[in-house]
Amino acid sequence: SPASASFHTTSFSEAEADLPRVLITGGLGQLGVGLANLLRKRFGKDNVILSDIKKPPAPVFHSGPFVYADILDYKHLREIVVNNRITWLLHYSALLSAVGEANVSLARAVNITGLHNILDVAAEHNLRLFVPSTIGAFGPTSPRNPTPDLCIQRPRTIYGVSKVHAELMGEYYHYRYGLDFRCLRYPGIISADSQPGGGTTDYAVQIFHAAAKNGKFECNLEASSRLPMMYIDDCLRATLEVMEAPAEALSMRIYNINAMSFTPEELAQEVCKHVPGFQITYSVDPLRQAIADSWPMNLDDSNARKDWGWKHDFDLPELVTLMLNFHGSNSR
Ligand code: AKB
Repeated sequence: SPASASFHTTSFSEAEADLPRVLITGGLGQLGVGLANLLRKRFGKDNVILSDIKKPPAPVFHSGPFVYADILDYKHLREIVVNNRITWLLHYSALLSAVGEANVSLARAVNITGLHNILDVAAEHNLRLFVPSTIGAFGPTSPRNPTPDLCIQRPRTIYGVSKVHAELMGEYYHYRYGLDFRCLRYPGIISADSQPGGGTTDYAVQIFHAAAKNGKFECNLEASSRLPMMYIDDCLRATLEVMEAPAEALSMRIYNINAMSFTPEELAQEVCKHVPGFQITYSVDPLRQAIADSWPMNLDDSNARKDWGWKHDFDLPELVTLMLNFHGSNSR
């Protein structure tokens, strides 16, 4: 009624107060810009701040708030959180599996020391914290097909060790300090307009570019290496969904999410349906191959499906069609 409406002159700020104020670290990697776009659609452009230690490309800089944030500088991190009234922190700074093996001390600093700063700033300011984990958090002694949420985790990479550490520390801070920590174990993520930086699953992104450009691809994993993979849109939607899930729905803090699983050979066969004469050859990188051999072939994500309704949209045929359409239309 008009009378009650007049008492509600604060409706704008009430609605504003309900929206999360989001900070994304490591925002210029494979996933940050897409994640910011998705969250900005949902919460408004100015409520989502992208950050990194690199200079953003112009389109990223002009698409919404961007700040410099070095996760190894605790005071500066705290300043950003305080000055921007941050309530959600999504932490994407990390060195990936292959590049981490090439620089273990940097990977240890960023992936472990950096994470400690993130946990502390989140606990101190009562933030909801998301940290992505990965299939890389499993190792050769984990069951590989399928890999359940709870099983032995003895990874053999610094990346994997740092991710198990992040899982355990986040869970510990949850039980010890009530931190609202949420975590998903991502498969290899396949994206069209952003590049992965130094992982083991990178071939599954590069193959599309090469197929569209040259009709052939040299793969650095063996033809039969089966790994779990996911299209980026599914990955980002899963992240938003688990962040929005009511606390009561979450029976645990760390969930596997799964979509598809394929080998380079199977992926190449699917690509062939669109690019006649496409050829794949193999020049195996022993480091990446050893890592792939120790990782899951398939994740068991039944807990995510049961607890908060996770469901993937994209399987191999749709993925290949989308990726080749993107590269085809971009190279024309
Ligand atoms: C990597 O290959 O290192 C990443 C991952 C699966 O975590 N893409």
